[in-house]
Amino acid sequence: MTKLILVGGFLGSGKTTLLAETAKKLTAKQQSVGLITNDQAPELVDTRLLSRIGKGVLEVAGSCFCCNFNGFADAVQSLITQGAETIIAEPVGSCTDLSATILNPVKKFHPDWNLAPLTVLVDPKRFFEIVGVTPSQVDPDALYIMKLQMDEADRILINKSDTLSDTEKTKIQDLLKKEFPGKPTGLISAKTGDGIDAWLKEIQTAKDVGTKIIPVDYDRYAHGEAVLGWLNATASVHAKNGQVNSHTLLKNLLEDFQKEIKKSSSEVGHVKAILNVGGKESVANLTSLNGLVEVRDVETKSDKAVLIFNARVQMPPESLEKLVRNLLDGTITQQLDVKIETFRCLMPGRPNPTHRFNKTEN
Ligand SMILES: Nc1nc2c(ncn2[C@@H]2O[C@H](COP(=O)(O)OP(=O)(O)OP(=O)(O)O)[C@@H](O)[C@H]2O)c(=O)[nH]1
Ligand SMILES: [Mg+2]
Repeated sequence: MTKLILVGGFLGSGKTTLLAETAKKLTAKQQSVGLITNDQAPELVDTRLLSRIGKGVLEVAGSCFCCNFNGFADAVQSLITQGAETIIAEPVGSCTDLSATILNPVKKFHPDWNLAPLTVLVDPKRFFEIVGVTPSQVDPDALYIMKLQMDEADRILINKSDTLSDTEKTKIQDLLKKEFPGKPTGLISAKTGDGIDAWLKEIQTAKDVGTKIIPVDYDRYAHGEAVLGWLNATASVHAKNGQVNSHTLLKNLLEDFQKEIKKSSSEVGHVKAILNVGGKESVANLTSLNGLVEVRDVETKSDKAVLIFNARVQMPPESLEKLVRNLLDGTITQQLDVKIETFRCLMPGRPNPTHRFNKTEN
């Protein structure tokens, strides 16, 4: 029976990194792995990133899994038909109520799928904001979504443990025990791999799947999503004078973007970009307004490249669109000619799930 694992958690918490690392581990053990990404619009950095690992990557774009249960189920079925032994799916980061809208419907309609407990990843910085230990610039309704994600989770994993001191780890563990008594929780690092094997082993045989259906105020949930402008764009990039270094270009692009959004103190959900230079790719991420731009993977030089740019930022989509068009049109990035190929900017619509179960299935 194919194992189906859902990894939820807010924007930037590390879901794609965990999917990639887990897929690599399973593939090394000769397991056939399928991965499913999800977004409000196509042209996803995540799909591009995960496609490097193997062929079995499908994208459900246009709405969250909950609002397109059939699209999600078709993707799972298609990967099963392709021979996937384990499928790992990443719902949109601003999505919650997954136990009522995905896990329990799957238990009822697809009892032949071997569903794992719902794992929710949390960024440590956001964790302290969610539980009220540090102040937050995140909209209270977006924080409400993060709290719901943790409340409904079968497993909470605080990710990015490699960035934490021992004191911080102990503080997090104490807070988890206090705020979520009885719930299985832990710390992992999707980046270094620390804790992944233990998590994977534990969820293989666990039977407590979709155990919590929680009350959700859909007005607050809809508002928490709607405060985020959502932008997916692709562009071809030409250096006006000679060659550009891919890492420098991405760093400048995201840092220029960050400078602009700081003017309106618009908190970041996640800003991510891939630059493809002749098949070699560099990746950049920014996961909070005052965070550092992370640039990684192959560093190359060329006079032309292809850019995929995804931004989820707490600002109206019209303002986000204007800001990114200015940035890409070269008023900010002076050295480049940029031709925008695709451009979508939207505010997520009100979630309207295909199914919503009021009680858990056995
Ligand atoms: N230090 C550290 N960074 C991490 C870890 N896991 C993920 N990251 C970084 O966090 C950022 C976001 O990671 P993603 O895996 O793209 O996050 P995501 O949850 O898939 O984000 P969305 O798809 O936008 O919801 C990237 O810069 C990652 O490199 C980790 O364990 N440690
Ligand atoms: Mg992702």
